[in-house]
Amino acid sequence: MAQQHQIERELLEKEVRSGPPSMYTVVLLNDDFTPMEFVVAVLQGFFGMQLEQATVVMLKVHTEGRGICGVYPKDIAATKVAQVIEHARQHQHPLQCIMEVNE
Ligand code: NFA
Repeated sequence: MAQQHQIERELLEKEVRSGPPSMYTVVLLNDDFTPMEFVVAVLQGFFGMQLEQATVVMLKVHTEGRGICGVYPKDIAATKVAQVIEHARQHQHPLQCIMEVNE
């Protein structure tokens, strides 16, 4: 029991020392409705990809269910997620985008 408390103290101290997580991965999710060309345009327009890279990532999302758009500081990742979801909504596409904390 005392050892368990010691382990918890050490984990908490490590967390405090390292500060809040700094980088987040923005991930695009597959659906059955959003047109492929729309997804490619999103990857070019919001994530700065060239047509060829955007096509590779779009096809990865389409076949594997998800794909990485990029890795950013928390506030930038959150802004990109919101922008992509709003852009898709304005075009009545169900495209979903999420952010995941790195380690
Ligand atoms: N699966 C979609 C289709 O067949 C294309 C798509 C790719 C959607 C990547 C979302 C993300 N039209």
